[in-house]
Amino acid sequence: MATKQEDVVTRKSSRAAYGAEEIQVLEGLEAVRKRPGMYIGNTGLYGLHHMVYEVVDNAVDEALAGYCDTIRVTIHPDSSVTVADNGRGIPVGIQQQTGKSALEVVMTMLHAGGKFGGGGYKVSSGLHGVGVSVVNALSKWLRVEVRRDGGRFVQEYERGKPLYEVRRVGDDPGHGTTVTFLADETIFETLDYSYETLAQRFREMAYLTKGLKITFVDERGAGREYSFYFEGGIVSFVRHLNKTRTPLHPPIYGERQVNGTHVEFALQYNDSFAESVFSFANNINTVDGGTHLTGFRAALTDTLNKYARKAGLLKDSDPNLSGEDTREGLTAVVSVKIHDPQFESQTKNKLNNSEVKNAVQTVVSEALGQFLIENPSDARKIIEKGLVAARAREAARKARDLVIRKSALEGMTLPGKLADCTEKDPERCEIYLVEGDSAGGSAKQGRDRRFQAVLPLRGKILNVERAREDKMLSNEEIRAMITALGVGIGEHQDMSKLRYNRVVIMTDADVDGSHIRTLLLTFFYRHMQPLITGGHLFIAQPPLYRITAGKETHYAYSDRQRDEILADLQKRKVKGEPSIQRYKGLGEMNPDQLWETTMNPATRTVLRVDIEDAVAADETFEMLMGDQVPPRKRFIQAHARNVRNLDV
Ligand code: 0RA
Repeated sequence: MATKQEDVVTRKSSRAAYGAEEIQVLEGLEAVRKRPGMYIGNTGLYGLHHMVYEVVDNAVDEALAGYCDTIRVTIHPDSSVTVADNGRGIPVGIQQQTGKSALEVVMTMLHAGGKFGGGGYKVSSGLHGVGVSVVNALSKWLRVEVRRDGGRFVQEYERGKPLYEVRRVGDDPGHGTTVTFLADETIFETLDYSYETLAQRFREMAYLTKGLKITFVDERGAGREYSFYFEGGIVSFVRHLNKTRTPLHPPIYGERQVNGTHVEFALQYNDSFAESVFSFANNINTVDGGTHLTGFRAALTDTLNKYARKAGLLKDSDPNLSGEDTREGLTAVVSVKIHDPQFESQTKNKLNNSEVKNAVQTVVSEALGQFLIENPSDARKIIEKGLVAARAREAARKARDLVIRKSALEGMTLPGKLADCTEKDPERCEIYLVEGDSAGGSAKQGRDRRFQAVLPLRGKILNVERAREDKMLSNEEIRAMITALGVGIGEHQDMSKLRYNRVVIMTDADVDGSHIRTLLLTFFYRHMQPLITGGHLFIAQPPLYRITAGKETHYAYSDRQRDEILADLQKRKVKGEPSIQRYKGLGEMNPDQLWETTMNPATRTVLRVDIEDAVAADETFEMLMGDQVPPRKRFIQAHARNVRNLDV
């Protein structure tokens, strides 16, 4: 999960409605420069990284088509980026309709529906060229070199405009494409690529494309180089996801093409309770699943139950294992490659192609069924895990019934310590989840009670990563949150009942505070994910320092800002020695200060939590909250200095 800084007050959806005129084929690239956000999401870090992905995706397409096995990505010291592949090379011959080299057409013409996330938008494999021209349009300069047809061909551009016609610069027996571009600093807010973000993505792509080697070179600063190559493809992926867990058996793998749908899956149970199943369609992580995931789940439940009955592990009188029972402690990757992927929305989070369900179900049933028959002792471990889950779920159901019955009896009473707001329209309401009673007290006094509710959380918040649902539901603080938010939990969760449009986590800016925040994020990630994907979850940013000098008061949210404020006071020769108060906790702020610095929508800053990379988020939570201590220690040590901005 990542957080994006934004000012909630001025926030407007970046995905405005499109008119039909904007979906038509566009000739030039002016449209892209005019509205870059429509093509690459935004002009911040996200969009900047998207530029690299666009070019790399094209190269990966060549790999998927079987023509390329090596991609090399280099960030140069001036922030220009080179992506070199050994694919077929972009065609260079003259195109009939345009009379131009196909290379120039691919690089300078926007193809239909090329807007960000739009229907005709390229996914890995499919409409080539759409992405690269967008990158070209948004680059200060770009140089492309193609090796094919026995020659080497070059063309350069400035802000998408060719500087000369495609040139043949020499003979070359090889094949491939090399693109070097410098993102336009008049369009992007920053050119500061994140090594981690890019490396994570390249690792994922390498996992999903067996045999593809992606080398990543960062020439900035001290420089580093890393190559991703996984002979085992998604089997390696599943091993990697389970590396901090204790697996119950070797990974189970299957692959086959069914009626044009290429299906691949790998799964491995571990001794935890968490479900970590990731689905991909044409290398896109479909975070909301879809037909491939439905097919996978159906096969899993069906195959395990059939086997359990046959093997006598389930008696005639026993009920079947439920879907949920079969997914406890399951780590899996399901990846499909299809020609015409249909997604539910522009964000490509959910796959819709109906034929995919049966294809996946067939492949998984066959491979899993065979594994169970050939490995009876592993099979027994898997079934027994499901049986334990079933028993625990029965206990949880009773606990949940109790919670529901209780709240029904009490007429859905809100938790006693909730200080609710007077406004009833959820759209306008927000709730602050505040650590500790004293901070809760300040928040209650400081808030605008018309639209801000406060729920103080005292005591320990349960680590849901390590607890079963029944235990979770008996936890006072978690129950208070569930009731206050109004959406319920588990199968009957209903986001339309959300009582607050914004849920803001407000904890101290110290290590304890960050721990509590991580516990809360873990709960929301595992049990209320739609709250995050719907953009409702935020993290408050209380100041670290209060600086007073003469009649002036300033707040600093970082050490750097503190220094800047002090330097500014000195420069302006403000009278009197500045006094610096370091806030150790929210409780040290009086209600007015808390309102002004952290709660007033007109002056505060909040971070929106989103699941930019669900795989990374899953790993982070498992690592931070799971059982195995060493990786966690390593992570906390590595991040000890910026634990305040822990990016989970
Ligand atoms: C259009 C058509 C073909 C390949 C490509 C574009 C292509 C684009 C990029 C971008 C980076 N690397 C790339 N490699 C290939 C098909 C070529 C053919 O049919 O020979």
